[in-house]
Amino acid sequence: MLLSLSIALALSQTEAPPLERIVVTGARPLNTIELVKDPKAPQQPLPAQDGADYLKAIPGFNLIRKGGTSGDPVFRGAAGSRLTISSDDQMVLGGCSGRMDPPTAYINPQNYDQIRVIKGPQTVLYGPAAGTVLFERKSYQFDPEASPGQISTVIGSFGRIDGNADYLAGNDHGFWRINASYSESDDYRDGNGTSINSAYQRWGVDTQLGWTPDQDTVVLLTLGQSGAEAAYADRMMDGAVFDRTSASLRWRESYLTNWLAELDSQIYFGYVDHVMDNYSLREFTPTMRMPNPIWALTSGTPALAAPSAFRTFGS
Ligand SMILES: [Cu+2]
Repeated sequence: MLLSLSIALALSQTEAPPLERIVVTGARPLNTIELVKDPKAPQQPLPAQDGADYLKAIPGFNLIRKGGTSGDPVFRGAAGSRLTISSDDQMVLGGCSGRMDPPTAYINPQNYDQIRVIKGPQTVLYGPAAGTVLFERKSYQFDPEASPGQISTVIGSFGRIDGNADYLAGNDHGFWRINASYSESDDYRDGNGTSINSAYQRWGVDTQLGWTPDQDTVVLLTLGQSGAEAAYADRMMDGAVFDRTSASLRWRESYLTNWLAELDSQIYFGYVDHVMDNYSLREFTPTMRMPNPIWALTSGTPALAAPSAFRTFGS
């Protein structure tokens, strides 16, 4: 008994080995269901090239890879129409019936001030969904203290080049924002040295003109155009054309009366021209299901929407 006591005393006098310091960085959720992230912050392993590429790093999200250009985000097993994706309060739906271009394919996360994820069906403000992802801006008033722009680039093996530039200029009366992005990659080679049909190229330009006659009023005109082509290793056709055109006009007025906090009106248009085929981005090879060269035009139906909202004090 005495012996065991003395051993315990000896152990307590031994200095504990110094522990390795581990620094964990992450975004703290606003509350149990809402997470806000800064898309301009550095990201590992690479800056995201589309919306889904960014979301895959958030716990709860997975990604269904859609070639090199894009991915289809899945939140807790829910994807497609069960996951509402909104950018600047607009929904641009993809044009492909085979989900070659999910809505996130047309979103460049670095263009936005914040990404807000609402985990679950707790809000119906953005439509019924199992989850909501909002790519949004903190304010539509020009801030002379804020950084006017940013440039980022990625260069990798297999001819991978990504570039993104963002610039904002303005004064008290309004602002002009322009964003341009370009991304391309060649086919990659697997461990056996075999070339995999996966090359892609995409570009996009978005511009926004804002008129802010006073602190509580904003009139916004947003125009966007992008294009892409992508080869797919996992399917029998490639995406030869992905041409997106989008336009939006928005008027937001705050503190109209002593009972109306905000009036927000918007009209927007989105159109995706998509062509897929089995010969332009690959050497045509007859198969049982596709014995001949074939192409399919699955252009998205032009989406025209005019959502309006008002908010009273206390809501
Ligand atoms: Cu397609």
